[in-house]
Amino acid sequence: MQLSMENIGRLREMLAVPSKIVVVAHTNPDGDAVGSSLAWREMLLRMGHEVTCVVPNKYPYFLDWMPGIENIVIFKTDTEGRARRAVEQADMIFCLDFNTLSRLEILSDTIAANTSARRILIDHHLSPGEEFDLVFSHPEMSSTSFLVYSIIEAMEGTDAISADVAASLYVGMMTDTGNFSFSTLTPALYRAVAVLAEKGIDIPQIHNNVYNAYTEGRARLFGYAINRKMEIIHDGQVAYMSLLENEMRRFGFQQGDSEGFVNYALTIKKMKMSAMFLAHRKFIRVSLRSRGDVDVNVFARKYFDGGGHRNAAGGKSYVSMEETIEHFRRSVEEFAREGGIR
Ligand SMILES: [Mn+2]
Repeated sequence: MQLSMENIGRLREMLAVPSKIVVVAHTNPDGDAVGSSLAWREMLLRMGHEVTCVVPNKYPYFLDWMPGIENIVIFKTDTEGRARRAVEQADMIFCLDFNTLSRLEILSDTIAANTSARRILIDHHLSPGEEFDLVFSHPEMSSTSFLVYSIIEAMEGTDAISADVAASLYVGMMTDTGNFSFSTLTPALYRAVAVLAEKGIDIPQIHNNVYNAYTEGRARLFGYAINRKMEIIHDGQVAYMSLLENEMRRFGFQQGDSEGFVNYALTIKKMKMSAMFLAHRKFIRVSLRSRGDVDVNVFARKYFDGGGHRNAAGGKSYVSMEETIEHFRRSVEEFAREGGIR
């Protein structure tokens, strides 16, 4: 789907006068959430706006190197109230890489409380919410960073992209496609990457910074999870894995350490769906991945109060790990009976 020129026109109008702007991304911000936010922030700054980037909680440590990341305010640990003040005073709130305000979790109410600010959604998840004044919703795009690239291209032209913006956008495009290995890998995406490469970004270095910067504990936790915790059901087509808090603690778990675990089961031949259950204090976070026609967005919506994309989705469970797994196994059987796993 092409960007709507009418939407670009409305966005241009909204940005015509210098404004106070908040850019917000989803809970457990990933490379795409952070990359798109930083890139959009820099573009808005250069248009003369006052910009504050806010995320609900900390991004993973392997993104610490990203240019400008120190400007992101982490709501959860923001004792000075910078995020709250910026949101209260905002004329415009850009919502990047999520589809409904509820995805902001601990930050939802604060954002929703500013009813006078215009809310602009820039996202690639299915089913955008109703709570936005302007919506750029492109589920066919592989990342929000690619969508932000497309908006910049339409509004300002690619000359406006600096090396830092290029690096940020590249991180988002790279991480949301599993280093360009899944999702919708279109010619247009590669043309965008070519433009970013022309800005002089160091692609091997970016790859190294993101994928080869884990702790020893993470490597050992990964081995433990695959060896001891992975279960395979449904005739070798579905795998799941669970981690309890004490197991994560034993390996010095940090936010972001479980990144990629859920994808790994899909390296097994004939595997169609993979699930990961990660215990948090108040609930269990469910991550789902699939191959081909198996639609985990549908599965997550139906059984785990979540959603996402066809091949990558998530949800939550508020019962114990045993009950969560039992529910998952029953759900897989029902989902398969109804034709969800072919
Ligand atoms: Mn994304």
